Amino acid sequence: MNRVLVLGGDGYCGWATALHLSNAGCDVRIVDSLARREWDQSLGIASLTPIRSMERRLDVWNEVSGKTIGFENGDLLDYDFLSSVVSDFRPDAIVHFAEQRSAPFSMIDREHAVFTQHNNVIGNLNLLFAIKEYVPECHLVKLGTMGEYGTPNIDIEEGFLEVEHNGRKDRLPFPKLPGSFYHLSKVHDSHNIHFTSRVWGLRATDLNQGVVYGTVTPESEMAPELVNRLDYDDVFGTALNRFCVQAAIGHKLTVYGQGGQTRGYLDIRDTVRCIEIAIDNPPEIGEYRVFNQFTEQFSVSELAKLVQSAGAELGLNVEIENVPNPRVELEAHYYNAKHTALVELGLKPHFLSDSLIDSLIAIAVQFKGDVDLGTIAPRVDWRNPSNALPRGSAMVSTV
Ligand code: NAD
Ligand code: USQ
Repeated sequence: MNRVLVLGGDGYCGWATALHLSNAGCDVRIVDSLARREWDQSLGIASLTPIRSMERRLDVWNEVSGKTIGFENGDLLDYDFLSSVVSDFRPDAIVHFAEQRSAPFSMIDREHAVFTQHNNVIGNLNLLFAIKEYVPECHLVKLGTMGEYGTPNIDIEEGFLEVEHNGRKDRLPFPKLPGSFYHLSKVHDSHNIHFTSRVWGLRATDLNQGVVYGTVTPESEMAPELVNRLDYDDVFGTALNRFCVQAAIGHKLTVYGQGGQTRGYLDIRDTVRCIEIAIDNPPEIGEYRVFNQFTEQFSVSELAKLVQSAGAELGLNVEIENVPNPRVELEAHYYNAKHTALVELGLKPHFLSDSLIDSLIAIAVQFKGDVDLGTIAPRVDWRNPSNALPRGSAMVSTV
């Protein structure tokens, strides 16, 4: 039985993964500071689905599955705490989700940019030191993001690029063009992990994940209290989630700019399976590998049209609006990213067309009475960082 530490296990990807690995027979322990719950409060936002306390979620999981997931409440920035958990549990694998993951959050102002990079980069660095000190053969499964690459005008490879320059050849990290201080933090993490694999011989899988959608996994369906997050606000809500909720409440879909922005997407059921596949197929000691973790690619306009036609099947009259883009990004561009490594290891993808109505729009319709209209319009402006969010945006913990 694998011992797996899931860092960030109270969050969206982490909760689904912890349940999935526990169900698959792993001995799972979650580490989370519950910071995300505080950030939500500070921004006046909330998951549309009601999220229970961590204690309640874990008790219910134990009742319905007969399995126990351990929980340590603490911050990766606290090295004494983190190293004591690692040395006590001695995990075979550590899945690291515990970061501030919103691009708009990182672009609010100086304070949020500094907080994001400090939280993410130093937390990850602390983890690398704890692994080296106590479990040097442990497999680090780190969540990166497809946004590390940005949208270059060439095909995107899985982490590395064969380069020929002035008659010499090498296999070098793929160039990075991230689009926010958040995405930059993931690039910095990747460099630190790659460095420690070279100098300390750590083994790591960097999963450059696309945008995740869907609320439901087989485990979360085992009881209502196990429900996962559905973020639809302007800071943590991703475009697809937002479009589904906007469709449910009769709000025009907020396509930013021209809508040609193309990204990789995957179902939360594929996220948890990819993590399991990575754990079951560890890299060699000293190996740093990168997998691009997504299954399909769509432009924002394509997503809006898919939601529009799926909404029509449910009797919803969905309109689309191109609103001024608060972000600085290419709105029409080439995009062709390789994503074969996980499929070669056994991933059987789910497709958006199969889950859009049941797993996304139907849930948005179920909870539409709880939607806060004040969090639909975008409030964070890439060009003008300022502390201008109308709701209190004071940081709970500042740097
Ligand atoms: P989330 O905000 O729902 O969960 C993150 C969890 O980490 C939260 O519970 C939070 O409390 C915890 N956390 C953050 N900083 C911490 C710290 N310093 N110490 C302890 N706990 C801490 O985010 P998510 O959507 O589940 O994303 C998880 C990871 O996956 C992130 O690293 C993100 O960059 C990556 N990712 C997410 C997506 C997506 O679409 N959600 C896509 C690609 C990559
Ligand atoms: N967008 C709209 N309308 C909206 C919201 C967003 O058109 O109402 C556009 C954005 O301008 C952007 C695209 O949709 O061009 C994607 O934005 P998003 O908010 O859906 O996702 P993003 O900011 O890229 O971040 C999310 C997760 C992050 C993860 C990333 C994966 O929040 O944690 O790293 O997806 S990736 O996009 O591959 O980098």
